[in-house]
Amino acid sequence: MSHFSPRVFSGMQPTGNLHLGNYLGAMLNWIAMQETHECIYCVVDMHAITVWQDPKELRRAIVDVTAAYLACGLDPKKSIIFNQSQVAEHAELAWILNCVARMGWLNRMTQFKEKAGKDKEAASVGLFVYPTLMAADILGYHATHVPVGEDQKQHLELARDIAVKFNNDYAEAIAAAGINDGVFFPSPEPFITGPATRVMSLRDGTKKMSKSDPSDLSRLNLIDDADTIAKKIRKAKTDPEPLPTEKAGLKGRPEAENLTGIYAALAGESVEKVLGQYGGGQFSVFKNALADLAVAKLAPIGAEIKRMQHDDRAHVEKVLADGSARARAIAAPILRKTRELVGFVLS
Ligand code: AQP
Repeated sequence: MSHFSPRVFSGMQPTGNLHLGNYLGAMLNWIAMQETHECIYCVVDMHAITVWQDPKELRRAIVDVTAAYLACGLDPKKSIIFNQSQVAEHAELAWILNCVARMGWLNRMTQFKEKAGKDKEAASVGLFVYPTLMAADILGYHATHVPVGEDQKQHLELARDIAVKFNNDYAEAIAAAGINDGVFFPSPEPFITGPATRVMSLRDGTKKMSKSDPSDLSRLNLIDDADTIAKKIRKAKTDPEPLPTEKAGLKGRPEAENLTGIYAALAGESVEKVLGQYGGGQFSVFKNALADLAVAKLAPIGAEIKRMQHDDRAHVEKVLADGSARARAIAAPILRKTRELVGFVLS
């Protein structure tokens, strides 16, 4: 029986506008979990600077992403909402965990390979150790559950490996500190669930929908207005065949699979049911229905984000300031103990 009470931690990068993938892959679970768990939701600005960010843009994006969190339904009365850089414990623990993690482990991370591209020598060192900072984000709160999209699975496994290795490396100190089961850092459980854990680009069904895709047509931003949402869905890439009537017929048709998955997730229905309704028909009919559904679900969120950006910036900043203080209050004693275990405290 673990001595850790359940605690949720997750974050998104302020590297641009949040999009449908962030919403379906992570945010819907975040919103649900705040009703049942203690939740800490972070705007991970320190992760953002692993690739170059213009300071003016970064400042704006931190506010915008926080406004999006609130517009989607995160409630600062229920959850702690803050930006990572305001809690120095993240950086301090990341350093300690950099000394626990092994080069070979990080060398296997596929996200680094994708983001660094061909010229690995030119990537920042921060981009390489991005997963150890992510481990520090989670372990620094003794978080037990981490709701993320499918793309973060490998990083979560690494965080679990780092937790286990720290507990082993410092087993003697942990036992001497009276932690009876020898577990100082719990192994966080990935929570990768829901109807759309991997939403793909609207322009290429084999690529993840992403903030940093140069084509804005590739994604539905939460801030897009109704006309833009409808236009992007009309222009979404499809193949010439009609939609299949059975799920098996989606195999090898990534764009059709993605669009039916998006419809199902937004409608709260199964893919089978969506194909039962639209299978056999032309894509254009299905796309019109999908556009109406996406507008109904996303346009109100976009309008609320814009309202907050223009009229409620002070509220957004206050949410971050309060959240940072509450986050620090949890992380500080865990870091104090970590310093003792590592041998930094002399008496
Ligand atoms: N396409 C996606 N489908 C499902 N989930 C997704 N997530 C991101 N894209 C998809 C989930 O959203 C959360 C926050 O992601 P992030 O902002 O930390 O960074 P990311 O995963 O790198 O997202 P992007 O959009 O691809 O940003 P850039 O382009 O800046 O790298 C995570 O839980 C993620 O799984």
